[in-house]
Amino acid sequence: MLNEKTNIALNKQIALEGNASAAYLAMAAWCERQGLKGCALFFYEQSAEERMHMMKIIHYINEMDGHAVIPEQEKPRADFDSIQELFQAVLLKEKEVTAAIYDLLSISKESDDHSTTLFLQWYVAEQREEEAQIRTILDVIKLIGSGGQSLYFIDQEVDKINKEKAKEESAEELEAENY
Ligand code: OFO
Repeated sequence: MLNEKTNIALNKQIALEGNASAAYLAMAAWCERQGLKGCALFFYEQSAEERMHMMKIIHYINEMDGHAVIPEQEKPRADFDSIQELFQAVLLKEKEVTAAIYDLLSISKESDDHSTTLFLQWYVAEQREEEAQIRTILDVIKLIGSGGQSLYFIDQEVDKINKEKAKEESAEELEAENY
C-alpha cells in the first residue's frame, strides 16, 4: 500500500512524463516541418517512450493499491528558433524530470517504502542515459554548427542514433525471448 505523500508525488511524476511526451510530439512535428526526418523520428520515438514511462507509473500506483490520477496536459511549445535551441530545451526538460525522480526517491526512502525505491531505480538509469544522449547531440551541433547546410549533417547524425537505438531494442527483445 502506498502512503499518501508517495502517491501524490507519483501522480506529479505521471504529469511530468505525460507533458514530456506531448512536448516531444510537438518537437517531432516541428522537425518534420523543417525537413529534418532523422530528428523527427527521434522525437516521435522519444514521445512514445515518455508515454510508456507514464503508463508504467499508472500501473505501478494501481498495483500498489494507490490512486493514479490522469492529469490535464500542458500545451506544448510548438516553435523553436533553431535545432540547437530545441535540443537545449530538451536537456532542461530532462534535468527537471531527473530532479523530480530524485525527490521521489527521497520521499520513498524517508518512509522505508522499499518497493517504490526499487521501482524508481529503472527511472534513475533511464534519465542518466537520456541526458547523456542529448548532451552528445548538443556536442555534435556545436562541432558541426547549426547554420544552413549543417542541418543536413546534424540530421544524419541524429538518424545514426535512431538506428543504434533500434538495434539495441531488437537485441533486448531477442534476449527477452530467449530468457
Ligand atoms: Fe521519462 O524519461 Fe526522460 O523524461
